[in-house]
Amino acid sequence: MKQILIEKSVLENNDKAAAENRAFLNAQKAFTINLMGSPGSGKTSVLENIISSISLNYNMAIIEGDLYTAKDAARIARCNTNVIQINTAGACHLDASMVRKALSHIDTKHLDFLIIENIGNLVCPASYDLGEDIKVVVMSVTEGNDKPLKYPSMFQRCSAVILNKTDLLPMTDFNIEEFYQDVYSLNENVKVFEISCKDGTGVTSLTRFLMGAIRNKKDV
Ligand SMILES: Nc1nc2c(ncn2[C@@H]2O[C@H](COP(=O)(O)OP(=O)(O)OP(=O)(O)O)[C@@H](O)[C@H]2O)c(=O)[nH]1
Ligand SMILES: [Mg+2]
Repeated sequence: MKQILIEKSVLENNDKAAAENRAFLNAQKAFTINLMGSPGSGKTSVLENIISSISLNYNMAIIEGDLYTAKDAARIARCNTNVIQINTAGACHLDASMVRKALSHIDTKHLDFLIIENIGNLVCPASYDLGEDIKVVVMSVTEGNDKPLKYPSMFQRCSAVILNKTDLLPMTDFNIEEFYQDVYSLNENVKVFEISCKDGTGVTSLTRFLMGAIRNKKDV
């Protein structure tokens, strides 16, 4: 009983901080994504694939979440984009107060697009609102097509699933029909993008979707 109350107050405090982040980002009209997925599903690789074309048109920044290292931020910095690393010191998800702190280190004056790469984990990040506009899950075909049903919260709460590493499909037993059935059974409105960060398949249509969403937010 006590534990349930503690959990409730943690989430209530997080919701307050998330609402503040959302109000701040809405005032900037900065479209914001909470990018989630298993360790190694390809979250940073997706960013590396989309940054160059999006930053031709829009000001973007990236908040990188990691337990201990700055390896992902170093990769993103090589793409010439504003990036800040958050280290959670072992915690398995980002929370809204960490994001608030990171935002104070970013030049948000003319920001159009913010992506927050969450900790690699298919469970905990789904419960913590960061103040984003949408949640997006990166899942790779090497994880197996049963993952949406086994880890439903993340798939229920996201607006888009990026199915990555499609270049490896012939090497796996990934059942793409079952994958679609399961994902739509959890979330009938979700958008799915099949991509490969290795050979670039599907990256253009993902980029087009994101640029449309950035533009929509600017027009509001
Ligand atoms: N074959 C193939 N490999 C990929 C693809 N995308 C990413 N990888 C590889 O998968 C590994 C993990 O990619 P990352 O982008 O670091 O994954 P991540 O989700 O950011 O990982 P964490 O931040 O540690 O959770 C790297 O070795 C990538 O080169 C892809 O489309 N095809
Ligand atoms: Mg990463």
